[in-house]
Amino acid sequence: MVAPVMTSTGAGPELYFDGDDESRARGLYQLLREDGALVAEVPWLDRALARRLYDGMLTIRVTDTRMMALQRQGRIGFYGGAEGQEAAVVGSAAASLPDDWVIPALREWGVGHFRGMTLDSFIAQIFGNAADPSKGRQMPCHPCDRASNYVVMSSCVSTQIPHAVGVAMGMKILGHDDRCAFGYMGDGGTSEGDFHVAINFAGVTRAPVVLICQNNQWAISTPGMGQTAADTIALKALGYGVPPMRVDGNDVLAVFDATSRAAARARSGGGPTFMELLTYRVSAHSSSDDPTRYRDESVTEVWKTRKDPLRRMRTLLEQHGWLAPGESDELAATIEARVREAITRQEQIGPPPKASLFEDVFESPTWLLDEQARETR
Ligand SMILES: Cc1ncc(C[n+]2csc(CCOP(=O)(O)OP(=O)(O)O)c2C)c(N)n1
Ligand SMILES: [Mg+2]
Repeated sequence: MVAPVMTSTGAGPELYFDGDDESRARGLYQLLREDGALVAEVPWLDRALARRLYDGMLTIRVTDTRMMALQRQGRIGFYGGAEGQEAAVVGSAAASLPDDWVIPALREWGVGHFRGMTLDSFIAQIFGNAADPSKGRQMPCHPCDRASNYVVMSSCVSTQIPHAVGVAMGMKILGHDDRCAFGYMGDGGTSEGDFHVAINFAGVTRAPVVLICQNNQWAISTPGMGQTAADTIALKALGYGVPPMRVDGNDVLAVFDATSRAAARARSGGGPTFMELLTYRVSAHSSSDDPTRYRDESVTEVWKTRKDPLRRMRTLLEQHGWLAPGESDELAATIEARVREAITRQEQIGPPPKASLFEDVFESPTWLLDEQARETR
């Protein structure tokens, strides 16, 4: 069973990837230690990539904080952030290519943004205003972005997984060999029937899909200990013949490296991979939740401080001279200014026109829909 605080094995690439599938499902791949030191040499890492990953994580942290404040001020209806999970989000996003497809769960808006969804579009979708491509029909935090193949999230836990596997099966049928689908889920999602059906299909059809479980150790108030009797979530994939990887989800470099390997396997005809990214939901489940009522927040404090994914990467950047002391605060201030400007722009836009209610329901409206539209007018 997954313990609330997990220490890593600190295994570098050789130690981890030279093992068998079971050892990969029980181990924990790590490149960047909690103290910001590298476990092994990372030859592909340069300043540009490191800064891109850090900037992506910081953007999520700053934006989520603003959005939660907006919800508390009554300006938006709902929000669910990814505090503490930014490395899992950005590390996996960075391994995707523009033609890939992403089928997200609740905490992956940062993947969409990393792939090109603008802050304005994301925030329009939170307000559900006339600039919202979903025309105000989705809950906040369920964004989409057609240009970057970032599919709107279904609220029903785990339904994203059959969608992702289906998209990947479609890619295979169409001969899109150089692409893959990324399907996200939470730890709770792996207890749903959809997970088992989808991963079974992924294994049987060798679909080019990377199934990514952000194990943040909570499903609202259900802890990992109460979620499964399996020693790790990654072990579940073994029964379906899908190669697993278990990765320190607060280590953006390990997440990027492992996801890149999984995506390369999918793109080269090697089939699916299941990834468990071990992290922690530092924030409340959503703006409608109060975790102090059901969990020990002294554990949260450890993940918020010592295990914080941004702090770890910041230390590495500073030690390499890739980020000057204090520069991170300046970056955060610049991002916050951008977010505030986007909020100002989007809050001024009114709701979608009432007539849009009747659009996109059928290809050509039925007589009943026409009648309802007339009555509404
Ligand atoms: C089928 C279904 N059951 C219950 C819910 C209510 N619900 C919303 S999120 C959630 C917990 C999800 O936990 P997890 O999969 O671990 O994702 P996390 O929120 O931790 O990212 C539940 C039970 C739902 N949306 N859909
Ligand atoms: Mg969870």
